[in-house]
Amino acid sequence: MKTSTRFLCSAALLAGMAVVSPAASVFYDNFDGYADQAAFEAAWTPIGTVTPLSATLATDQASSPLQSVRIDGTATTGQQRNQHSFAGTGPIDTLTTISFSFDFYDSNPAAAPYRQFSVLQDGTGTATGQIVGMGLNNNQLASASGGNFYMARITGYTPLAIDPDGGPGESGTLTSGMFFKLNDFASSPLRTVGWHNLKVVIGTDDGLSADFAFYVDNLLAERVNNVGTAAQFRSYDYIRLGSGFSNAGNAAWYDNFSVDVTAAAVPEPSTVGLCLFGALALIFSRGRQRRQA
Ligand SMILES: [Ca+2]
Ligand SMILES: [Ca+2]
Repeated sequence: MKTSTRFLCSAALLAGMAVVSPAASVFYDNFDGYADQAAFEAAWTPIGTVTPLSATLATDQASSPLQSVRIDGTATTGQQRNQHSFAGTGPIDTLTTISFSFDFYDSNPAAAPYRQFSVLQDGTGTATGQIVGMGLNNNQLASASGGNFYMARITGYTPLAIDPDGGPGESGTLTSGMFFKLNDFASSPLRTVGWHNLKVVIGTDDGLSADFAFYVDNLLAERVNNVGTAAQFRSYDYIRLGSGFSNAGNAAWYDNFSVDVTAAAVPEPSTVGLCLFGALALIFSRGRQRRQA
């Protein structure tokens, strides 16, 4: 194989390995394209039960300029919650992961954790894994479970008092579906004022149960492995923005929601085929050169 061909094939194979982890975007919204509140509500259906029913398209904070969505501080439950549906992600398998990510503006980390969160949800099926939420909830104090970390929940999953990944155990009474702290590692970020990215990557290493990796500001903060069964793998099909609960008067902002499905890295057959063809051509031409010598 000529050097140029060999180089191209190496590059193509390397690119193939990287490229063939394509993240297919199932959903993305940065809120910057909405002309007004009505346009936002047309896309994100208000599902509050007490007025104001909807979160507010806002410019007072934005992770991606100029707009985000604000959920006001309130002492009333049932207000300011919205839902956006999309085509289902399809279920995970050993070669496929689902990631859910959004930016969260923490307005008051000095306060005890309050009910400001958003969830990825599957409209059908039994409880386990049906809802995956990230943000803050008031079931734990700031000092509980090792400190003032961001939080998450998975329906049907009961956090462990002793985490196999290390880090502080979960404090208090452990119940199914409760919010737990993202506290596994020394690098797990603590709460600070301002924007933070919260992300979960859902996969399965054995095809038998689901594994969840939670990231805060793109740092791995908590792993939860072996949840449920293969029959409970989900095709998620909507996001709910905001908790719909009272939040002790603490506002939060949300921006840049995304849901992606990513396939595992396998070289593309066409690339492999081209390189095999190149290698065979090289062997043939060397044989011919030898016979001519
Ligand atoms: Ca934005
Ligand atoms: Ca933990």
